[in-house]
Amino acid sequence: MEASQELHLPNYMKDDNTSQETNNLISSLPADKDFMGYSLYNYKGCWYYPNTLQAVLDVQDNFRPQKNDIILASLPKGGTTWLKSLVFAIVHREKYRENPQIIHPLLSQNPHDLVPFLEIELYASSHTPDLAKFPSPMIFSTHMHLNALHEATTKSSSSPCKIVYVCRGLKDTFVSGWHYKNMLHRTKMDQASFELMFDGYCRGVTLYGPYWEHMLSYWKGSLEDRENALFMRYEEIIEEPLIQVKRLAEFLNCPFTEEEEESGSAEEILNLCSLRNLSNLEINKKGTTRIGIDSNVFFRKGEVGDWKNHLTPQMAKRIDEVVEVKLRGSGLIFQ
Ligand code: PAP
Repeated sequence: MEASQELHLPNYMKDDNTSQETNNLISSLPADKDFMGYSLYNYKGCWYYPNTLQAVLDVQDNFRPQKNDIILASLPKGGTTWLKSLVFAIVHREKYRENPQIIHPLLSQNPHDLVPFLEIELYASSHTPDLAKFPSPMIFSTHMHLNALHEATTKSSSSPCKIVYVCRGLKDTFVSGWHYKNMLHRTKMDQASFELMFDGYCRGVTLYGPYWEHMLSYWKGSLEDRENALFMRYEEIIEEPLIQVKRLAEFLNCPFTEEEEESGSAEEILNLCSLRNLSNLEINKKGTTRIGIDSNVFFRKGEVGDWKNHLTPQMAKRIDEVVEVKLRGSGLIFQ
């Protein structure tokens, strides 16, 4: 598929917001193209579109998290929307329990508008965005590799902030990404595009790819600093939601109290943040998020193993082999 201006294109895929300095940098970087023909550049081991790279550089230069900030990091299509809603609901639960007359923000806003992306929203529109307008504790999200994020976080004068990472098996992540691309660009792409996208994915040439390096960076980070970095998996939250939500709350230093345990507070949060509940809300069915993406594209089936409906056995074997080789010896295993 040729790059076409007629497609609905989010800003992060464009190349119209880069400084001269970044253009000079880009001209020295390894380049490739995504399956649609848009240029990707490899900066320090990770592939970016030009506007995304510009924003990542701005995050690195200017973002200095404060002690109580929380950063939600994720593999694209790895469970970002779910994690954003769960963490928002956990962290702010007291406020809404004490004021039942206030409509919970998750019922009136898309999770992506409650927890903004650092490089896709905040630093994409300004080199130095005003972060103080968000309720405390500030919750941000990112798709950056941990090594790239550390360029900002380790320069902060405050003690380290909490980082929660979520990822998902790479076959389901790919299939979710394929559907997302079709919905994002408001088009129906053909089988040839599917195969081209798959090839790029297996070579690691995809925005924020290679995905195995992404997972490994957070896996190692979580082993090195268990107090401040938590590694989660989408499949585990599906399989044992209550255990994982409690784990999340404990990590964020706001464990459920005995009273909350008895009143079913964690179960309430899980219901509020369930795919069924969120995807049926008017706000998530219609309209667009602040970054101009249709709100409904973030919600689909949410099933583990959906790849079986889309990938041939050969395709599955190819990804499995890549993942097996790349993760070997790390202790990170995907069944
Ligand atoms: P993003 O990285 O672009 O923000 P992300 O939220 O990670 O996307 O991925 C979307 C996937 O999460 C979709 O999976 P699917 O394509 O396999 O269906 C979407 O359905 C799923 N998802 C979104 N919200 C929830 C939720 N509340 N609970 C469970 N799964 C969810």
